[in-house]
Amino acid sequence: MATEQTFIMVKPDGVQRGLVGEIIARFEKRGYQLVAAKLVHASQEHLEKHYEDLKGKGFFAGLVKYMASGPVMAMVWQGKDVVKQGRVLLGATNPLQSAPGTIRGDFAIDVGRNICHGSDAVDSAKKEIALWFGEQTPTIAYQRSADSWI
Ligand code: RTP
Repeated sequence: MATEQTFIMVKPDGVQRGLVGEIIARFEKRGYQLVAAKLVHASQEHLEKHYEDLKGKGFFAGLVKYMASGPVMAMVWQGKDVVKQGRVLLGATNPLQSAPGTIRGDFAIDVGRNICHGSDAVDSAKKEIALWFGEQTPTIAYQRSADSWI
């Protein structure tokens, strides 16, 4: 199996609404492998770094405040084309444009409360994984017996 990795995060609203298990289940059932995970209550400073590309946007301050309002579930998922397919599983950024069957399309209606985040490219995945888990990301390598069937 290819070793591409992505950074997926259940945002504070997803954690508060009890959707962590549902989101993990969707990635697992698709065939992806969870290789690192932790619950984190991130600081504003950390979140400003995570969203530094959006610094000029009008919604930036509100976004950081929302993301710092409670714990998030930070995860590294691995598997074939997981960066692109992870975004497909999440659905469009604005839930009103997310297809039913996607996570946002099934559980969200507001762009400012869209319950999950996924890296948008292999390079940004690497940067985000390093930011949230450190340069020496403690991913666990393991072989599931089902992997040869996926
Ligand atoms: P994400 O990073 O969360 O996966 O989202 P994305 O790449 O699809 O979208 P991006 O443009 O990077 O926006 C990051 C997050 O900012 C919030 N947002 N609010 N108009 C608004 O109020 C607005 N636009 C974006 C969303 O929570 C979005 O996921």
